[in-house]
Amino acid sequence: MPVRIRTALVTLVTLPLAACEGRQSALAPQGLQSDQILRTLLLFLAVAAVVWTAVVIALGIGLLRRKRMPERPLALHQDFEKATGRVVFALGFATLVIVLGLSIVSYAGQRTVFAKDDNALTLKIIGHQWWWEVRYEDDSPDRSFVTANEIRIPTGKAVKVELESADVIHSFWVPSLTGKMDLITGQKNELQFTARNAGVYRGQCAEFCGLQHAHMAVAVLALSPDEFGRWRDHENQSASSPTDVLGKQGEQLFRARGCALCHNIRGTLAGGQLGPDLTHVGSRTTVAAGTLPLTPATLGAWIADPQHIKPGNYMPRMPLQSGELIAILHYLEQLK
Ligand code: HEC
Ligand SMILES: [Cu+2]
Repeated sequence: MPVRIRTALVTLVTLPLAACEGRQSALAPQGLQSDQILRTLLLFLAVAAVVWTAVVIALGIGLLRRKRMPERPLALHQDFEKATGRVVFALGFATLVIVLGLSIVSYAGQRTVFAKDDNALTLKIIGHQWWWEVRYEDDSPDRSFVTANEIRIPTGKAVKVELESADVIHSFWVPSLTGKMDLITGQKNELQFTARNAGVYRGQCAEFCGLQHAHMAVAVLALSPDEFGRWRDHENQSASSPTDVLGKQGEQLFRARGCALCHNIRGTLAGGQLGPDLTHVGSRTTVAAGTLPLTPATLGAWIADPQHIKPGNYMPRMPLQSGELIAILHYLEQLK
């Protein structure tokens, strides 16, 4: 089979499959807000489909019943003019009713989508080229911590995210949970959502923000409230100190080879603020903002040459000997 046809066939077959992916789809809602957005969408779609069908049928009838050109085409016929006037008036009125009706439905839906719950769990998300800083803030500072590229939330509870940017405009969009909202420097935007069911929902930066915009994903893990509480207590703790020789060597090299200039690991001397917080990096699900799943191999490949995996990103390639790489990798993997 010629390559071109084969490519076309493969594309055709996989397109519907891509649409089935429920983890990042506004058509597979898992949150109170996305439910409402889908209901509104379906209603608009149904009304538009009915109107479109009616117009096409009317056009078809007109086409089939057309008459020959009369002798004096500009002459007025009283009866015909009256009938036409009535039809135009009725259709104009129907348009007004439909547009008003849809506007009311749309505004009413915003009461759910933009609802504010004072008891919401509050997170701050700061967009960076090309990763997400996630801050869990509590009234007492010893219960506040920072993580990256992954958000864990309890099911059934409203979550409020405060959105800011450290550089350019980004946009936070987790279609299964709610609509999108921009992250803008110097402005605080807010978004609230409630996840109905436990699961992993993928989000994606939805505003072109530079070279690696496409590799700026975020994972939202909705956990049962108990599980979330346990995770939060654990995440709140500082990094555990390595107990074995290789791990200790890795911790030293993390500072000696410059990683600590950009990365923070709570409870150690590494306090850099330029890159993602790595205190519990070993328990994350992905590397480099959803670019790769987190495994020892992908983590090692990232540290060895981040510019190969995500060209142009702001982590430089650090010259490391293979022994050093193994020690650092071993250390980071332990940071669960
Ligand atoms: C100049 C600052 C800088 C230095 C030095 C640096 N990094 Fe990074 N690092 C970054 C940035 C920025 C990112 C985010 C890249 C992205 O996803 O776009 C990152 C991402 C990472 C990640 C992925 C984190 C995640 O949640 O996906 C790991 C792991 C990491 N760095 C480890 C290291 C190690 C180990 C070293 C030392 C060998 C190091 N970094 C040196 C800036 C730096
Ligand atoms: Cu972005």
